[in-house]
Amino acid sequence: MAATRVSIDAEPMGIDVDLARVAVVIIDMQRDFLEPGGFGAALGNDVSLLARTVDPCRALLAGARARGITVIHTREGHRPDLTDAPPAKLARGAPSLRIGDPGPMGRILIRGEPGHDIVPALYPLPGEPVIDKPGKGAFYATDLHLILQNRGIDSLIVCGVTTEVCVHTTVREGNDRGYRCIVPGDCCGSYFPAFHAMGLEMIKAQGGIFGWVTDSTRILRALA
Ligand code: TIU
Repeated sequence: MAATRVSIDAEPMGIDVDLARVAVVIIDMQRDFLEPGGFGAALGNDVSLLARTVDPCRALLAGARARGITVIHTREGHRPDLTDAPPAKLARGAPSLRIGDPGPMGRILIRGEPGHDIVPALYPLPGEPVIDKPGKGAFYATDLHLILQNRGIDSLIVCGVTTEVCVHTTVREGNDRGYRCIVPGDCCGSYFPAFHAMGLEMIKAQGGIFGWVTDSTRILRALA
């Protein structure tokens, strides 16, 4: 793609990006987090709180695809034999179903099961990389950094769930690797609205200590 610079209105200040060097990274928009009967629900959460993120993500995806921007999807989950699942993660808390247990959408948070898959509205297109990650951050124990470097990407638009867990961890990891991370708040969600709001505040505080915060409308305006 030829270099095309656009200006995105954001906090704490606007940011210019080269569309050839930006990637939209959609974090863990999986049935396991968004639908009843999955990992998020097993942890005791009201998964309906995440539903409002789907339409803004879908609009942003459409805009990014129309401009030929790199789109990458991630999925949190583990191998069926759980060899990549830390015992401390498996034993954590008192969920109604643990990772690997059979649930209504198959085994909880296991690769290849229906619950592990991305929600139909945001399904990856052929050719869009899908990163299977065992941790909360998308860089940990994955080839995401390599894929981004091979494409010359320097800026990430990070969407998905949940704001203060996998989105935040990925933004922190990306920021430390030198990527400029832009977070559209309406494309992210949490089971805890206060954590969502504070998670966004943390990113943009101190002059943008981890990145920039904006919304899908302002990004789509920049892409138009
Ligand atoms: N529980 C929770 O808020 N999140 C996760 O376990 N994973 C992600 O955020 N994807």
